[in-house]
Amino acid sequence: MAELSDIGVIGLAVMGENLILNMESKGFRVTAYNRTVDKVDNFINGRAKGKNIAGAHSIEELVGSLKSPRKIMLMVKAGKPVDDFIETLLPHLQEGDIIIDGGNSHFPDTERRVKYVESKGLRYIGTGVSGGEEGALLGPSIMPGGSKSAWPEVKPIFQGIAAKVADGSPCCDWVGDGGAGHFVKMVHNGIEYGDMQLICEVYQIMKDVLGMSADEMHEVFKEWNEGELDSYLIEITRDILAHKEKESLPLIKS
Ligand code: NBP
Repeated sequence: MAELSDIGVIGLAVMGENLILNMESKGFRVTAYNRTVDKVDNFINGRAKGKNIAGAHSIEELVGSLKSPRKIMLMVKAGKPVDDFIETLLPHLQEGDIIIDGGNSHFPDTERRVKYVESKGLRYIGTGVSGGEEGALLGPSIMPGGSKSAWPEVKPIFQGIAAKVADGSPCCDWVGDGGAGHFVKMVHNGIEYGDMQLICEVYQIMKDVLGMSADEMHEVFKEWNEGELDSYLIEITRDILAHKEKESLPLIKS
C-alpha cells in the first residue's frame, strides 16, 4: 500500500503549488489535486518530480491517500469554488477530519462555513496566508482560525512552513474562533494598502514638490530601509527606483 500523506492540497495555481513544495521541503508528504486534472500530471511530472508528493486524479483518490484525521487545504479562487469543494468533500470525509481554506475568503463566509462544517461533525479552519507566491514557497505568514480543536493537528505543518522571525519564532499562531483567521488577513491587507498609499504620496511629494530624480529618491528610500522604516514595501520601492531600462534610463520616470 502506498505511503499515506500528511495533508492534501486542492488548487494547483501559484499559491497551491508553492505551498506544497514548501511543505514537502519541511518533511511532510503531500497529495495534490486540482479541478482541471491535467494540471496534477503537469505538476507531478514537472516541479514536483522526484519529491515526496503524490498526485490524485479524483476526490476519492485524494481522500484515500491521507492519514487520519484527514487534513485537506483548499487553495482555490475565493467565493463559490470554496463552497462547491466543501460540498464535494463532505460525503467522503469522516468525523474529525479537517477542511482548511487558505484562500482570500471574506471572513463572514468563513464564519458561516465553520458552523456548517462543524454541524456535519467535521472541523474547519479559515486561514490567511500572506507573502504572495514567493512567501508560499519560502515561508509565508499564516493566520489560522476556526475550529480550535483542529489547531494541534495542523500546527506542526503550518508552523514548520511559516516564515521565522530573528529569534526563530514562526510567523504563525492560532488567532481565534469562527472567521478570525480571515478577519486578521483582511486587517493585514488594510494596513498593507495604507502603507502603499503612504509610499505613493511620499513619492508624489518627492517628485512634484521637491523635484527629486529617481536616483535621489532611491537614496532616501535606501536610508529609510536601514532604519526603523525597514520593511518589504520600502525595500522594493528602493529597488524599483534604482531599476534602469535600456539606455540606462530609470524605469520610474521622475
Ligand atoms: P487563483 O485564485 O487563480 O485560483 C486558481 C485555482 O482555483 C485553480 O486551482 C482553479 O482550478 C481553481 N478554481 C477556479 Br479559478 N474556479 C473554480 C471553480 N469554479 N471551481 C473549482 N475550482 C476553481 O490561484 P492563486 O493565485 O494560487 O490563489 C489561491 C487562493 O489564495 C486565492 O483565494 C487567492 O486569493 C489567495 N491568495 C493568493 C495570493 C497570490 O499572491 N496569488 C496571495 C495570498 C492569497 P482550475 O485549474 O481547474 O481552473
